[in-house]
Amino acid sequence: MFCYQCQETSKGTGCTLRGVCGKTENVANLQDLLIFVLKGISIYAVQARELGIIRQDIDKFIMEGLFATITNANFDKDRFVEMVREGLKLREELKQEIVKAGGVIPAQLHDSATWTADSVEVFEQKAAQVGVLATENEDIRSLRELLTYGLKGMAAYAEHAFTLGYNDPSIFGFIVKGLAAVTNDNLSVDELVGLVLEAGKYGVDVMALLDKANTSTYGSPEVTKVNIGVRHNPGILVSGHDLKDLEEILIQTEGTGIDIYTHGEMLPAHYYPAFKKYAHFAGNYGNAWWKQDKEFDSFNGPILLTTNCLVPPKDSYKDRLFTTSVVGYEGVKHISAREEGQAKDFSAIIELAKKCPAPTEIETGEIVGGFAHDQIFAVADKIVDAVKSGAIKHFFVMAGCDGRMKSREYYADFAQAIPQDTVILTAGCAKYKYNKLNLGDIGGIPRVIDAGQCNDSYSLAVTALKLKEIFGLDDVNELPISYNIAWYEQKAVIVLLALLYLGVKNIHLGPTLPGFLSANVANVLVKNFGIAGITNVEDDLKIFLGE
Ligand code: FSO
Ligand code: SF4
Repeated sequence: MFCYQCQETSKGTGCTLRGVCGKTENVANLQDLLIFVLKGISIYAVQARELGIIRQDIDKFIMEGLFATITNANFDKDRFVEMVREGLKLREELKQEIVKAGGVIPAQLHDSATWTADSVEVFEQKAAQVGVLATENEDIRSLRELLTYGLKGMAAYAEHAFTLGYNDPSIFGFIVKGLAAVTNDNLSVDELVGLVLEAGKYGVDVMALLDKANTSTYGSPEVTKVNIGVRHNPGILVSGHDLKDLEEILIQTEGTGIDIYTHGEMLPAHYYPAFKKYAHFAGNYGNAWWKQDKEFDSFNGPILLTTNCLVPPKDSYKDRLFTTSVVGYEGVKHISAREEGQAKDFSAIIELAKKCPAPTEIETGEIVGGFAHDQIFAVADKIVDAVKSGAIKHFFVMAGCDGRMKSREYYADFAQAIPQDTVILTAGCAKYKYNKLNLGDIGGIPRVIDAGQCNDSYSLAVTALKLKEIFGLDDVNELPISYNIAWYEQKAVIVLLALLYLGVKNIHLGPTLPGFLSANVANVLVKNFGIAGITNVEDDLKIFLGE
């Protein structure tokens, strides 16, 4: 195996024996094979689109396949074998449709468009040959993977929007164009760079689409205090990013005496008006994804993982753990997909919850969030006045992810070290490094402004663009805003590309730069966009504040 798609990759260069995330060699290789098959389907999908053929089931399959290979989403070998089989079948169907519509299949096609097999043994042999290292040139490999990881992130956000009934065919059009492009040996470095930057445009589009899906369905997030203690009833803990799953669990548990808690990236669900009506929506339990091995233990009740980040479970709570959608783990119960027009059946989780003790309290108090763009615009006057009067001197966008590495303590230290007249704008699970530090407020404006999930980083970009307009500036980089972003997995890659597309410069990325950036590709990002890493709090602060 060779995988270097996340920040925690072994030695910063690549996991080769087993993933730091817990992914086995076998699963890693089968994920590579699935990506290979998706590339083959995409080659036909590009041609099919030229003939006006769009198969939504195939777009959906590609989207879910990409999402399933994101870090900490799916560790279940059988699921990947199934998806490879299904993918090969869909690929042939699409090919036949092209022929039927009068299209001519080119004589020379990439191996991914023609290779086929049925047995697991042959899958495994092939899987070992089609991974990241199959591309020999380091820079081409780096650009191909950067694009592929961006597409994975894009697919994840597209999936959330799709689940709520929002779909933009042009996003799928770009996903297949990008996947087909990474099989094309004739593309130059410049052309690949062009595609990477184009991915940023679709990154903005997909996050805008998801924002619309979320806010149209559940209302615009409102500033909200969320309880982080516990009640005395049995509970169900919902983790991941999927709001529809949460909604259905809330409906199905009404009046059962079970309380619903959020974990990790589900915390921002509390900010949506639609969920506030549920009296049994009790609060948020715990912290970011990587602490789940302890927090799931003490929660005492069932836990549902609706998306990543899943950590390989301990036996002590494995039988209380459930996965759904693209998430999976061998031996962990899986809640099946929705039947057309129906809700998922969460009865197995609900029945188990009834038999479990209430959660053990691990902390008490409240945290505040819900500053998506609408709420910020509502207090825009106040913010603008505070900037004009000098009460707020600077903003730090500290969106992104949290993770296990000790080096991430930098972000908690940074949040505490920034001057009192500065404000943090955050989104994603990165916030858990400082959202309980009680950093206070400036004239009623909290010093940690939480917009929501990682996809709500879009909201922060919208806010920056709005401030640029209000202050009558030509360039978003003239605002007193610095970007000190923590990344972990591939959704952060698309968020980064989206920010670059919006013209944001000088983003600092940490705790380490991606292992998949070759020296030359990293140089392109440094030269054109001022991308930098982090050093230490003191020196970085001087750079950010121009001292
Ligand atoms: Fe965190 Fe995990 Fe939301 Fe990521 S829970 S790390 S960028 O999946 O998606 O922020
Ligand atoms: Fe390693 Fe990250 Fe890949 Fe897991 S996802 S195998 S930790 S690089």
